[in-house]
Amino acid sequence: MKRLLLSVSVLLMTMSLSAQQPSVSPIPQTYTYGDKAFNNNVSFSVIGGDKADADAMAVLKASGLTFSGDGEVCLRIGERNDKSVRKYRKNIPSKSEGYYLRISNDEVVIAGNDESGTFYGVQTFLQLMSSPEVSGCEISDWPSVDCRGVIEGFYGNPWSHKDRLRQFDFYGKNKMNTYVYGPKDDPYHRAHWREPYPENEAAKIRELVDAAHRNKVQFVWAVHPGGDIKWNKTDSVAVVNKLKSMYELGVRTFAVFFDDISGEGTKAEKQAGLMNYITDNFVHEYPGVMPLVICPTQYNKLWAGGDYLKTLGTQMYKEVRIMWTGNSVVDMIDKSDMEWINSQIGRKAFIWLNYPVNDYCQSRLLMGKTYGNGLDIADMLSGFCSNPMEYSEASKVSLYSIADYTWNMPRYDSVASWERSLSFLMPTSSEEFRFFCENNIDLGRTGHGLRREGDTPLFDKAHPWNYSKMLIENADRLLADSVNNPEMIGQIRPWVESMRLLGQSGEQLASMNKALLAADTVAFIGHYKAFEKVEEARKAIISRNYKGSIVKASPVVSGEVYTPWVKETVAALLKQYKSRFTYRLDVFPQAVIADGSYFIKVNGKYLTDAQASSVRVGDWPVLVAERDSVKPLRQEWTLELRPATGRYKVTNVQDGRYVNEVGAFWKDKQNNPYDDEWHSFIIEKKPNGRFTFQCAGSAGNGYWNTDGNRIVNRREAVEFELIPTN
Ligand code: LOG
Repeated sequence: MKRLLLSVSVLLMTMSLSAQQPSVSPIPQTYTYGDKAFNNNVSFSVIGGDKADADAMAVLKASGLTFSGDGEVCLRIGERNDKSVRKYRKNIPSKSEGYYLRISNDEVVIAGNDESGTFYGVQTFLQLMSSPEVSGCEISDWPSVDCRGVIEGFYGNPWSHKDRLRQFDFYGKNKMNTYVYGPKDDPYHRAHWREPYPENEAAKIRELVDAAHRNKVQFVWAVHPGGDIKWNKTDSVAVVNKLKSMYELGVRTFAVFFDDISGEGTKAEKQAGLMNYITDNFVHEYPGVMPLVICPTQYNKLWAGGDYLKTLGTQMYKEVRIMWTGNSVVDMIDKSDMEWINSQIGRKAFIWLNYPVNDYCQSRLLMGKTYGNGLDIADMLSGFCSNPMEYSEASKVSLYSIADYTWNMPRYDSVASWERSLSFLMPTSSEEFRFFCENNIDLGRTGHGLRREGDTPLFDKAHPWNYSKMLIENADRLLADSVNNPEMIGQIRPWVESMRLLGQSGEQLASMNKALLAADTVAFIGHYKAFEKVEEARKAIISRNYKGSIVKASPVVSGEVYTPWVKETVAALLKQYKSRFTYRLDVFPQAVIADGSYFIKVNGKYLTDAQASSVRVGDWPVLVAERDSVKPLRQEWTLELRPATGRYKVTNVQDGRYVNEVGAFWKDKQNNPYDDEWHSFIIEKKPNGRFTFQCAGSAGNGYWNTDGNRIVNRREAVEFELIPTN
């Protein structure tokens, strides 16, 4: 029977491809579309509405469709055993959260395998009802992954109450059923985990839990006690009491996090013991509580060692689900990753995907495609949740795709899903929004190593001068659309404004280029000054301020493509200008020291590349009392002002290795290629004629200092002598 149904589906699918395919997202597991059934302004008479899932009915009633006793089309709705849909019982997939939806000229059937199924059937129905002409169809649908959704687990500003309410509505529409509450900077989650929420906060959580449940979302509340937990009865009881206070607010699923801690709290056997204790004394005692979830301390393979995971796997009840971020903190997940972790913990891991979270690269928004996870891992998971950005609306670009991926994994297409998300989220300015997203894809270099491809695809370095216009125009149109999309524009505004100013910088560069060609020095200087002003304004923009674990972020747009192009171009234009003209050279930044070769001395000792060899990695220059008579070039250093940063690169003349931010050599092309953002220094001249070297950009703001015979990065600066070698 099933095989017959499938082949019929395939036939009908191919037949209807030429007609306008209705778009349903997430993509249903099986569907067939036929000819037009009716216009979307028909009226419906409902059969089964009194027994069908109340949340599904509430959504249906609030949809704006017309319902009346003698409606033109009969709408049958209910769960598997309800009389209203009995006739269609054998069509309903026997899958948790599954549903059957059939639309014909005179009848609509929405039949859930369970309550959530009915709810999702209504969501699909409403998507189909959004086009003026509604096609006939037969859809049989269910999720690939049982627990699918979001984990609010980042550092920084926790989402607001309103953010969260809007999220739950979005999850309902996109068939995600799990929300894990664990913002690092909620004091009642982590720092003061023993304390119950104050009255007003508790009331808000109760409201959130209700809103989540109305959208068929499990609200999982997590406690993070590992920072200071004592492994004694008092604290075990304190954890259980806290969870009980959350039970009172309506929460029915609970998690305990042990990530990012050190010391006592990290012990596997103690953690396992606590999870078992909570299970015995609370989960199994209180009605309706679901099995626990744990985020282990070793939550990724890079940090796994010893018998920690095996201990959890063997000592902790099998019903406890274990979270896992992959081969490293920030990683996409594939089948071999799942095989490895599942074999370690003796159960199916619950994936905590650290994307699109940006708490470790806060200057960037991650608005690109969500790709890289295996399409064949659905059966190996106990859950799959994404950790998003503190920008809840902006995160929806990726979360939309997470919903797609986890609902129908084999059919997931990251490109098509991303495309659909744009018009779903920004219907009135999807083209501008697409342009914006395309300029906010890559993360740049971070400690976690994840990169995303395809940033700034429309910029052509061979014809660079018109791109600025696109930046400005798209920014202007997006800002003008804030009436329609206040939440989204409100959150991305610092980046949109930054994009606008970046375009203005580009315009000034184009004018400088023209002035140079026309040998018009006055115009060149005028535009250069205007450029400086715009750059100052751009650098002054900050996104949200926060007093918790994250302070402030300066938005960067097109950080790997157009922004570096602007830096390189201004440097190149100034260089050309200086080589030809003398008018107003004083307005340009003055070089602290001329490019060239120097001895670098401190305390009478010479900085020396003692192991000089261009293939060596991991050693460092040392301070030597004597001049090197064997290989004198080992004590000569090239100082070079880098156009991209206005800072100096320091390389050894003997073997060309550069000095990095911790005062060491790394010239490994794969792992540490030279990077201006990390490896160039601000050199400052002191009144005594000596110099300090300061890190900048991605490398913080420490200074070169000395420790024994090597240079190190410290808060206090040490002064160096720079002596030209010739
Ligand atoms: C934290 C998480 C943070 C993320 C990205 C886990 C399990 N814990 O390195 O709160 O948002 O990485 O910075 C983490 O991922 N620690």
